[in-house]
Amino acid sequence: MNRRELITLGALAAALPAQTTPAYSLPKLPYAADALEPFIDARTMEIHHGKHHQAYVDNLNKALAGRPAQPLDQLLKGLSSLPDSIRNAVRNNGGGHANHSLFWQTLGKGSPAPKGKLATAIGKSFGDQAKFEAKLHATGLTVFGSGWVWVTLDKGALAIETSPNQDSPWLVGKNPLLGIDVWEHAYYLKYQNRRAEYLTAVMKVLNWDFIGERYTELSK
Ligand code: MN3
Repeated sequence: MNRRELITLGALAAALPAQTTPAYSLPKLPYAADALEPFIDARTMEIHHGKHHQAYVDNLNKALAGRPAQPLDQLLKGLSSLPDSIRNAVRNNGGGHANHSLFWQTLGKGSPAPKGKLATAIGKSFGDQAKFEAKLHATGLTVFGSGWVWVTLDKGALAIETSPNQDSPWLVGKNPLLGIDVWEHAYYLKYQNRRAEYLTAVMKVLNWDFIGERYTELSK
């Protein structure tokens, strides 16, 4: 993957020849499992990445066995063209693979706040960074059961929205700029039922350098 493909993630698996099995693989974490301590604990990272994300990859490959590999965004945008027998498995596991691949990249300890074009866009859509963060946090709390809270990009406009289960914004043709996993497996070991505390913590380790670069690439 080149730098642009890494940032947009749209090209995951694109470089692989057709009919390769398995087509999709678990991306390495871009940092050590304990890099986000004390906000996200190492044990949660190890299980979340090594077990949960790995299972989505394995089940996606199983569902797609023998079919040509294609970029994840195309796979999810084209879900309706898949046979009934595998559509739900691809929706759930392809979504799980896409969502987590993006999630790991958007975390890290870098700039504490967005800069440049992204900062301007956040100001335009939400007022200011504090209002944006308050809305992201509050919206994350509204997800009932397992799901994600997203910042999406649709024709240049930023929006905060949620999805159930592993549904990706790509299913409805929108680009995810960032997503926060609010499944209990993302926080239960350290925060138990306290999702609000987890959301506050995870928002302190958003990698605004990566997210800013992604915004620039996606808004081209
Ligand atoms: Mn998860």
